[in-house]
Amino acid sequence: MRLAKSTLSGLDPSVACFGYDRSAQGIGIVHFGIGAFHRAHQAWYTDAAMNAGERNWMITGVSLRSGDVADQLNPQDGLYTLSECSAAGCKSRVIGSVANVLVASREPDAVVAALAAPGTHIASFTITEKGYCRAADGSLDMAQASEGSIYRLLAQGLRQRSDAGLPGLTLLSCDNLAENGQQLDRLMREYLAQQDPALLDWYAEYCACPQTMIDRIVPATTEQDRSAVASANGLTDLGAVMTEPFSQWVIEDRFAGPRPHWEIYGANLVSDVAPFETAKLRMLNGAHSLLAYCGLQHGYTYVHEAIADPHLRTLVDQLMLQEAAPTIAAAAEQNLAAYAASLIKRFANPALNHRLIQIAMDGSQKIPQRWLETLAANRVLGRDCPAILSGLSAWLTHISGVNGPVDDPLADHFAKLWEKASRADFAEALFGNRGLLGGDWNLDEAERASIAA
Ligand code: CS2
Repeated sequence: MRLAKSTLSGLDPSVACFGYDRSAQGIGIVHFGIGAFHRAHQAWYTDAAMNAGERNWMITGVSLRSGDVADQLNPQDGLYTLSECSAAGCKSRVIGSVANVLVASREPDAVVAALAAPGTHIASFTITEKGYCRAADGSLDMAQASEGSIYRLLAQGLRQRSDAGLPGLTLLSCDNLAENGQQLDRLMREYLAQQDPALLDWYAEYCACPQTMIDRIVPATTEQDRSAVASANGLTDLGAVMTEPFSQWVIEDRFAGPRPHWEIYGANLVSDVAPFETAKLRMLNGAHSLLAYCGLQHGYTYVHEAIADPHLRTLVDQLMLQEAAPTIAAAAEQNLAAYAASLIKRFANPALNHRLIQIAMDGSQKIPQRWLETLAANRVLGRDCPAILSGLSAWLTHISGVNGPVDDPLADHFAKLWEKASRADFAEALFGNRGLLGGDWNLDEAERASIAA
């Protein structure tokens, strides 16, 4: 039997379950990119809020293109099991905060209607780095943005709200971008300036894009995970999500309207997210990418295997403590050495089976904020970054296709380049002046040579 409203009474009593009346709750949030990460993070905090008595924060999930999550969750009335796993075992809970899932490519009007509904206060996003449709110089790539992106749907939803005299929305980016809120705000303004300039003043006055730092390791769910959840639950769950016990959410307290009191359930509402976000991107995500490319090169499959390799462990320590940490202006409550130690423990979690290949995807979108900003900051201090250069070298190898098909928006570009370029030319094309990754990374000759070696 499949998990759903009507079968919940058959749920094994050892599995925790939301305790609120879902049918009495309105939708308050429209979330774009309802993959495993959102279901393990924001939807979980929001479930806790409604469980404690807050009302009308149900989530309408939106997938931009694929119907997979809609097929998993809609027949289950939006219900799914979240399992927090460690060496000690898994602790599971059925989460009730997702009401339904819309597929924007099939039903754009329903998405716009959800954004324009009076009860909606927040539109949030986990659409990954590439979902923001940025050109290499960081500006909005209008061609990409016009093809089924968030911008068109948001512009239409906001236009309807403004015409109806409704309040604006908080646009909450929960992706691993540096200054995610500011970037979304800037890109949204660029879109409106071209497509609906008359809405810009209203947008500026009534909408807000707070910055966030989001953190929870969420491997893609496997068939094996689904079978384990089915035998623990006594019900099949095609939407099951596995994660670690740890979770962190730092949010800039600057909302356009009401929000759940996520801070009561563990989120941290602050005035300045930057030090937390920079530490997370440069240390956690930086180390993750290093483990991914160097770990694959060493023949490993999972993060916990790679971090157990003494050579890779040394590289990760070097990246986090000697290269990234000195570039971060830590907040008073941050201890970067303790943070690095806690990250090592999380990477070593043997129950997660977090695949290196999952982290290796979309390197062109991730590497600037994870590694190149650290490199640039160290250059100002006159310091080298040997661990990052090793990572870049392993990435260059990865995008030659040795680990299987390259999953990256620039994959076609890379394939064409490899046809005529040596590693040295490739390093030049990527990291020379105004190279493929954009920005002014401009690595020097010795650095490029070390990457190409
Ligand atoms: C990972 C992240 O896949 C990746 O690139 O580095 O998804 C990472 O697991 C999360 O940011 C952890 O919060």
